[in-house]
Amino acid sequence: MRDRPCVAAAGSGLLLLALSACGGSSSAANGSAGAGPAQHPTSLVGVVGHNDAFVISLTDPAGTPIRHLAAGTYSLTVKDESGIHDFHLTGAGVDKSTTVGGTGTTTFTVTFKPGAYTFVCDPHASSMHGRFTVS
Ligand SMILES: [Cu+2]
Repeated sequence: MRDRPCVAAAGSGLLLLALSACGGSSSAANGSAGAGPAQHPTSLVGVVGHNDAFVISLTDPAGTPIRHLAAGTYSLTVKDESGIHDFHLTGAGVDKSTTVGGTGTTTFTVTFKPGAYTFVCDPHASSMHGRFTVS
């Protein structure tokens, strides 16, 4: 929720409450749902396990992370670069995955409906995950 405007109430004890409510986000909040205008890229790119790193991402072709996507049908190219990770995208009407042991590039056609979607590496979902909203 890093993008949420942080409005501190002037005066009295409310200020302290407002500050504590606004200070908690860390930049490690990978994939926090954004509130800005919906992104509508020409296609989507998922990458997992580059150089066997424990990193997963979903971006537009220019590398901008997907936070808030316009509903519709997209081509999703997943580059699974590691034999210890997979790329698994789920949400309303969508369940697309590469395999943990396999590597290579796979292209999926995915139709997104309004709602929340998540992508994870299944064996390491607690640390390798992201989410975005669709509207
Ligand atoms: Cu993994």
